[in-house]
Amino acid sequence: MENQQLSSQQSDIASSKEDDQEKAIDELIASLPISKGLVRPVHSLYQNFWYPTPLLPNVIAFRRHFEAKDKDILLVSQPKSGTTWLKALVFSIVNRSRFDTSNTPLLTSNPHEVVPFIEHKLWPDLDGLAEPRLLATHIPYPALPESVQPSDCRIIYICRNPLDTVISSWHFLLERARPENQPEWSLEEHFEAFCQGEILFGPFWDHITGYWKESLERPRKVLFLKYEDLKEDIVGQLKKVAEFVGFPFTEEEEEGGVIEEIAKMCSLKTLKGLEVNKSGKLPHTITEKRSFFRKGEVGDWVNHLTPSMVDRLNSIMQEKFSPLGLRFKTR
Ligand code: PAP
Repeated sequence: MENQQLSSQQSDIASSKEDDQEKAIDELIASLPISKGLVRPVHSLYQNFWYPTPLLPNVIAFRRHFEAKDKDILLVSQPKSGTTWLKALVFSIVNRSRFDTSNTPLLTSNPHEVVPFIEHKLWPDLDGLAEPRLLATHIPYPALPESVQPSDCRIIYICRNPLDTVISSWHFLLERARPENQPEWSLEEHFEAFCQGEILFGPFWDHITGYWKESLERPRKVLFLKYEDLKEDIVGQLKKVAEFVGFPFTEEEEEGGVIEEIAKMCSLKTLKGLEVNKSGKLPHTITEKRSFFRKGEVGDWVNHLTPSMVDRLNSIMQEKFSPLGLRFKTR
């Protein structure tokens, strides 16, 4: 009886502590600067990066409570940099002894359902994931949980040249904005917000340089990929990824065309053509699954950006990336 009383008192204390923590997080979020533009949802500036405000409680919970396991693989990107593609590819590499192109879950689920975003996920769900846990996030490097550093978990970062990313993200916002009946978000407004850093998980520049620097210092921890390199040499890039995550392709697999099969299964053409990706929304979101698949080209910006916009992005790249030896192909 006494024990029962004690444990109910303890759980009362635990839940009142949780309530206090939630309240403190709510107060913290309410105190943050918010974005001035039309970007939906509202963004808050938390530790120098812009987060969609509704996701911040999850981001903070991830940072505080996530216990990285040595076998974890974190797929990181900024929105519209190749996230969907990377999820499909790494899932296929890591699970190729269980699934091939005839039975892969990618045939019946969108890559975002197959590899969850941590910031969209509630905590207990992560525990049920099979090892190695494949997790994705748009969270910038300085905001990753402390447990990531000392563990042996791996980070694969994908980025894309800013000229194409700004166009891809603008199309995505237009697509998402439609059902909400909100005013059109012009390219000029979006471009300005992008340059100023006021975009989902931005500033774009600082997000990239955070992971770039870490990949130079700890190449076994962070593999830094570029969308343009995957477009140019998918086989070479997949071999690199497979080795990095500890699932290298055997000679037999290489000769048997396994890498090419994975590349084909995860290509834009294949994924875009699957019924599962043609209609419907991602669970618990307003996001249409088809909005993740558009043109997938390097150089689509030539159809949208003015010469002065191109000059501006080139000069920011010159300032932010060139001193660090980071270059992008743009066509
Ligand atoms: P997310 O961060 O919101 O998940 P993300 O997948 O990074 O988006 O970006 C979508 C872009 O990747 C789109 O580019 P576009 O607007 O220039 O066309 C989309 O077409 C492209 N994309 C999606 N899947 C693939 C794929 N399998 N291969 C190549 N590009 C792809």
